Amino acid sequence: MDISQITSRLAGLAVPAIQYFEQTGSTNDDAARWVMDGAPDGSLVVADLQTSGRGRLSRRWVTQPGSALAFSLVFRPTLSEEAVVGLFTALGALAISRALETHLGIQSEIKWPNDILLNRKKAAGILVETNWVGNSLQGLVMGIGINISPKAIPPPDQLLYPAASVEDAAGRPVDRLDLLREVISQVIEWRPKVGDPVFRSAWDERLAFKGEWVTIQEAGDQGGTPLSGKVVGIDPSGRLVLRLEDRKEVPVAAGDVQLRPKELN
Ligand code: BT5
Repeated sequence: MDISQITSRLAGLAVPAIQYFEQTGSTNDDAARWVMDGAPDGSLVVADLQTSGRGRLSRRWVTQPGSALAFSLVFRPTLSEEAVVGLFTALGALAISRALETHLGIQSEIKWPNDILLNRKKAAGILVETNWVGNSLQGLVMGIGINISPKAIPPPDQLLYPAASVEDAAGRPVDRLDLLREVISQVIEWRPKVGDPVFRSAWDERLAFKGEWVTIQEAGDQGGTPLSGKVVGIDPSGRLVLRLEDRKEVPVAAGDVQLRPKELN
């Protein structure tokens, strides 16, 4: 993978500028710096290896060289998009899931809020971060990591949840630049629909553990009582709705919870 291969593979897509690093700390950090340096909407940072890839809540995201996709898209949200900024994680998840389906015929599930599961194992994650100056949203960075080949899967002691790769599910080699093109095309296609009913239903169709009992432990509250309930769906702002034992429906805010099937707790 190099910059000229990436550029030619993405030809025709609305990606105005690309940075490629054989090795970097985190493409989200590179993209955040680029936001401040004037990166245009739709700019892309790609790396083959990340030495300090990040997940949510200061967790690590492992990117092994030659076997994964690690990239970040820079957006300059419009005023109407600012109102639905909380749904951009869902946009990334839907784009990956649709790309896997249309390009490779693979069915995946979205584990709320930001994981893509293949056969109930995590194959991709999304980390959306926003850059503010005072009250003004300067940019939004959508970071995506996808395990392409089994070599991308970290050792089990580095995982909170079982992991998988796209090639495991496809049963054949997968060209990561073709998949990159497909995911970005899906992001571009679905971005104008973020928050629309059609977006929500496409997302909801893929929601993992629907109708199943799950337990959610709120982050920063590790000692607190976990919330258990049946997964109902997502609400218009992207919160997960759980039906508790007393049948009360409770929305859980995105970003700071862990979701596990009951049997794993
Ligand atoms: C995520 O966080 O899943 C978000 C991952 C986003 C990664 C992209 S890569 C490009 C961009 N640059 C970055 O620095 N980040 C973004 P979270 O839901 O918090 O999951 C993190 C957890 O996933 C870790 O604690 C591990 O248990 C697990 N994990 C780490 N690396 C993994 C891998 N390669 N495959 C599967 N699971 C992994």
